[in-house]
Amino acid sequence: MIARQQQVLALCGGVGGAKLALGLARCLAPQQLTVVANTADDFEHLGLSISPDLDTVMYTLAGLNDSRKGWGLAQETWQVLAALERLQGDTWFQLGDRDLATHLLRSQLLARGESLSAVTAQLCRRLAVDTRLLPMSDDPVRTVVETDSGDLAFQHYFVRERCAPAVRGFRFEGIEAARPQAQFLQLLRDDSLAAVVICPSNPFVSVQPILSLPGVGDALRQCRAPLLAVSPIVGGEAIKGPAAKMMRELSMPSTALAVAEYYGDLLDGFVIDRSDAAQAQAIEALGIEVLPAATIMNSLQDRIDLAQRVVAFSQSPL
Ligand code: FO1
Repeated sequence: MIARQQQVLALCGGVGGAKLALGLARCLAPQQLTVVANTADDFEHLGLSISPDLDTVMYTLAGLNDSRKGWGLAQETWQVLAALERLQGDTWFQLGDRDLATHLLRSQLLARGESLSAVTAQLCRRLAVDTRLLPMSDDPVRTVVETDSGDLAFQHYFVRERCAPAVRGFRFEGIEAARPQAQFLQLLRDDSLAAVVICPSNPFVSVQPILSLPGVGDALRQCRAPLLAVSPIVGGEAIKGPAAKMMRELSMPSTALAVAEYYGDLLDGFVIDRSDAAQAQAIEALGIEVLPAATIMNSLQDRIDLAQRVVAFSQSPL
């Protein structure tokens, strides 16, 4: 394990990333872990500011998440959505009654001029989340998915169109002007940083927006801590979500090796599933250390075990 004053930074998207973030939160002290979440999935809906990945991580760390769906709150009710349907409002994006409270409060605080970081910290405090959870930026960045059916705002592609249109590319609107969250950038320069972990999130739409923020790529290359990623692809398929489908549509093989190649020279180490161990040699030939491990996280213990393996791997000579 790592020394008490050392820190780990996890970069993550929604469901898959949140599982590993929870494992890390259970095997590190609160002051040792910072989670930076993608905010390029954020959007404005029904007049509310929605931050799906921040909320997925926050609810997961609070132990309040719906573990079957992966997003939203457990024991949710849907009265508002049903009433909205009756009024012929927009119901393609499902907002539960309890979840709505989060969006209402966030929207109110943002409208008062508070930053997304301050709002997130306040929500986390009120839900007794003691891990430091940061948005990747306080400035708006919005993913646009370029598809065969034209350009789609991320949630339109993901939820409304159920990821059906074939993907041709992505762009992150606002990225050039967006500043990385200040504590995030500061941590990358901190001597106490012992590891940066890219969680098993979608490389194209969850992790790439974080890596594309001005200055983040350089800061990651310059930082002394090793950068590790956990493959979101196991046996040629994504554990959840459209990552493998996207890879095929982008004419990439849907393999852990292709994910390692995508992250390229940023990576010092790559954790792949044991079932993909045959790809280890080809990944090592890229100059990346490989750890085959059990990466499918069904139980809480799976999450903790994987987090422990990842942290121990980061401390081995990379
Ligand atoms: N995902 C869905 O597939 N359908 C939904 O209706 C939906 C609603 C939703 C509401 C709040 C929230 O925080 C997340 C929600 N998600 C929903 C998940 C979200 O769209 C995606 O998981 C992420 O954006 C991808 O990481």
